[in-house]
Amino acid sequence: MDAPPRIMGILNVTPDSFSDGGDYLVPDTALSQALTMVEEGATIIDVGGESTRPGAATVSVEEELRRVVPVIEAIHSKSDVSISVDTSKPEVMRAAVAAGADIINDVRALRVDGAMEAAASLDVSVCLMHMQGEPGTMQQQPVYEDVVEDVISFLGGRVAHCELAGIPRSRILVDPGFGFGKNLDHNLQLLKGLGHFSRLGVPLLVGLSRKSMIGALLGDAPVEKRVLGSVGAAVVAIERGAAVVRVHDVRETCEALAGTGLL
Ligand code: YH5
Repeated sequence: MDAPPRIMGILNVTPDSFSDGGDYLVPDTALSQALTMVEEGATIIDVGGESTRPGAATVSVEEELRRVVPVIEAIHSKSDVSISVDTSKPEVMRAAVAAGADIINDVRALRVDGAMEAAASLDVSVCLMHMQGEPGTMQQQPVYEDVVEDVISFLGGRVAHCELAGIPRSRILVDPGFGFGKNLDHNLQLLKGLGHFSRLGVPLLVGLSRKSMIGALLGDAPVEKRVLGSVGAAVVAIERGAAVVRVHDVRETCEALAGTGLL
């Protein structure tokens, strides 16, 4: 039997995610959110301090460190849950792993200068995500010849780069990057063709939770009305071979997976 799928709970530590953010409250609030997600069934907590939404401001290394390191330390001191750090910056990768992170989750697939070397020097897993373009402009006019084949080919190339840099395949995950330089049709083709990603021979991570694709399919539903659509999408992704789903709504996702015999 396959290993059961894993649930990665999303923990954003950007200022917009803590509306009343007096600085010292942030690690506390984030820690209790993380521990709640662990109780609900998350086996990985994904800590992110850079917003990759279109139009979001870029964040300096210092600011990103200030946001994520205390939160990772706090989670690591209270729980043995796996911790991933959602970052593209080599300095943040090093500090996050020193603070207790076990996984580097990079939406830029280690393409930033120094990131591949940093990840290779650290004894952790890496998630390589596909993105066409950069967050600020990626949704303007995404173009593919065949989105499933193009994304698989990109990810295969990044896996090969990692192996050349000394990261063993056993530490690599890949992610098609839903919503990152993809229109609705591209996202739907990727979800339909998810089974093809098994060709890459490494575990697949999928993040669909609350994304605009779900909103669009529900007739422009606002973020707070995307929970059931997101849960359904997570179930479908796992049924099509995903090993890990990255979600906001951990309790609901685990309940749906348990009730369909998938967890
Ligand atoms: C991902 O797919 N996504 S950050 C827009 C939304 C909702 C959610 C309101 N980091 C992924 O979660 N890492 C992000 O509409 C990720 N895979 C991996 N590996 C974007 C996000 C989101 C954006």
